[in-house]
Formats: sequence, C-alpha cells, structure tokens
Amino acid sequence: MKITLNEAAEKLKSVEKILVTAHINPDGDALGSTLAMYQALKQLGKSAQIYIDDVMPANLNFLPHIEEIKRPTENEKFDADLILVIDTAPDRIGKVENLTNAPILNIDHHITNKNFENDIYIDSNAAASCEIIFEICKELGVKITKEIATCLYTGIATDTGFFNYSNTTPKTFRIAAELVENGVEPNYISEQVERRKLEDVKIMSAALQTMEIYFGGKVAGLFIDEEVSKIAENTEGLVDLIRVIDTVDVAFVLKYKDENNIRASLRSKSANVSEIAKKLGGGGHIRAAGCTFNTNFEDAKNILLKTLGEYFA
Ligand SMILES: [Mn+2]
Repeated sequence: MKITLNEAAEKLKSVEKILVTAHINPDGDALGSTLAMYQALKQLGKSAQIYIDDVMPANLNFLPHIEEIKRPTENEKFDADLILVIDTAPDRIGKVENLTNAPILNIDHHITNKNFENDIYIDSNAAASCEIIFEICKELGVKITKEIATCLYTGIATDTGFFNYSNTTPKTFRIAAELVENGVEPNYISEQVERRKLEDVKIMSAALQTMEIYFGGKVAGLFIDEEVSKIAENTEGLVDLIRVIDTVDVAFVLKYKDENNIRASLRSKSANVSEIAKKLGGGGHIRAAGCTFNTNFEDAKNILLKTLGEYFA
C-alpha cells in the first residue's frame, strides 16, 4: 500500500530493531541511502544493521561506516521488527529476504517499482533515494552530520551523473546545497567516486574495442562477454563513455555476470529506456534503466537488439 513520507517516518519511529537493505549490485545511491538511514536510526537510539547481498564497489569504500555492512551467509537469521528496503522493490535483495519474516517498509524513487503488497513510499520525481532519505531525516528530526551528508550527497551525485542527467531538479540542488553546508566536500567525493585502478582504465580501453554501432548511429553498445568480464571487475561508467557520441540516443553495456545471467544497462538522451527495459522484464528510469537476461550472451545480445530495433529501425 502506498503511504506518505510522514507515515513512513512514523513507522520507523514505532519500531526498535531495523534491518536496512538495498539492491544487489549496489551503487552510490543504494549505499548512500542505506548508510545515511543507518546512522539516522542510531542517532534516534534505534538498533539497526545493514545487510546487502553483494560485494562493495571499491570506489565507494570511502563512505562512512561502509565496513559495518554485512553480507548474509547461508541460513543466517536476523531478529528484526522491520526490514527497510531502499532503492528497489524487495525482489532484488538476494539472500537478505531469508534473514527474517519481519514486515517490509519500502522506500524508492524508481517509477517501475510496483510493490504495493508492502507499505511503500515512492517518489518518482526524486532524482535519488538519497533525496527521500534526506527528507525522512528532516521529518524524524535527525541532525544531518557531515558523515550522513557525505552518504546522501554521494547517492545524489552518482544517480544524477554529478547533476548532469535530466532527473536533476531545483530540489536536487537545494538538497545538495544544504548537504554542502553540513560539511560535504564535493571535490573529495568526486575524486573518490571517479577514482579508478590502472587495471580498470585498461578495461575501459578493452571494453571500447567491443563497441558496435547500430541503426544509423542512434544506438551504441559495449559487449562485456565472459572473456572480457574476467578482467572487467568494475564496469561502472563505461556506458557514459559511449553515450557522448553525437549521433547516439541509446547507449548500452551488455555484461556477462554468470551463466544464463546477462545484464544490460541502458542510458539515453531522449528515448524512454525504462519502457524498453520493461519489455525485457527489467525497469528503471526514463533515461537510465536495465534488465537481466537468463540466456546465454549471444541470445541476450540478439533479444536486446531486436527490441531496440522496434524503436530505431
Ligand atoms: Mn537510485
């Protein structure tokens, strides 16, 4: 059931032990929003623990308290009054869903989130879940410390491509300004987030070699197949390298994650890639979306291109 921001805040006030989680393959917004909420709950005297069923991306290990995030082990249980699922519907939290049967509170900004079985606060105009968490902190009377502000700013900066994407609103800047007033150093955060290992830059060069152009230049894709994926640990930001091509509307990266687990990330300048991703069982935002194929790499490539072809051919 959809609830208001105030009702979500009241729910959090009414419980003592909260399990906080976000989606697998966590990004700056997933980690920034869970870490900010975690600190906010502790400030309110609550007991809280973050669980995320994945490894942490190396370029985000500067986030305050990231080392306190746990990954669930097989058959592990966690006693909680509430699971707070942020930045995704509860179907992308991996093994975290087995930790407890506690009721779910869902907070998200993805327009494709159709989880109405649980209490959900959704604001699809928010550029990042971190914008919503900022507002909940205000509602809860939480003091925005420098550490909380750093987490929130990182989520907003990463989900907006450092205030470049079309989801950036006047409100985004107002919240960011207040976070800077609370101690955030934007240059430090951009240096940390954009930091790459030499290996990763070599991967960028290898990944760019796989580029293919389709539909008269309107679509560009990179193909991180099983072979390339062995060296390509971090594919963050690859899609932005080809999105800049002047003729390109849709840029995508197709990545081998596992056998029959092929992930596509799509970005666009004007096409609604959320619609395209939805056709393929995925979701996301109008200009940034993704989907997973439970097929081999070649089939995933063919299905994706066929679907893109319906828009561009
Ligand atoms: Mn997000």
